[in-house]
Amino acid sequence: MFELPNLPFPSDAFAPWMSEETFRYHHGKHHAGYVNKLNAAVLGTDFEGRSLEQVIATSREQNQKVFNLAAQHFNHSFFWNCLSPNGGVPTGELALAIERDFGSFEAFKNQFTDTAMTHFGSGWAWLVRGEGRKLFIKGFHDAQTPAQTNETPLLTLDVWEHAYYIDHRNDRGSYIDGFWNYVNWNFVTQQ
Ligand code: MN3
Repeated sequence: MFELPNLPFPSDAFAPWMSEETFRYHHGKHHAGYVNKLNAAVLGTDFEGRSLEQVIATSREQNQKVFNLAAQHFNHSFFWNCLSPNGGVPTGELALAIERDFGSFEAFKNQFTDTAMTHFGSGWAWLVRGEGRKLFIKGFHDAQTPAQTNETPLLTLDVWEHAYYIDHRNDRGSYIDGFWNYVNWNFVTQQ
């Protein structure tokens, strides 16, 4: 059985950028809903008992419903880990890799912000590491996820409206601006 992970921080740690009410819905209803529906959907199928990564990899072609639920479970679990009340800036090897592949941290931030801002409809902005250990930024629609690819996921921002509508209404820009104060760069570096 897949389980909803506990949030790795107190649910009031990011207010007013991301309120306790948002976590109550986004983690307690949306993410929990994906996990519960995933468990129901895999019951008695070949997917039962497999790891989340295996389910994502094998369901994409044969079972869109299972894929969407499994990928959203992965994406949300990863997203919570990308957040920290302490924030800061990247350091060490990660800072060097960002400078190498984007020119500067500011240029990286601008490109990630632009991808998140201009993404049409529901989806995710991701920083991933691909071939030759090169870092790049990609937008993924709906439940699509780098977990289904050969790329290594490093950092993500949920740009579905449910992620920001309670606290920012339609202002996706203020949601993205605030995100930069709360990135868990230690987690990103570990990936
Ligand atoms: Mn979400």
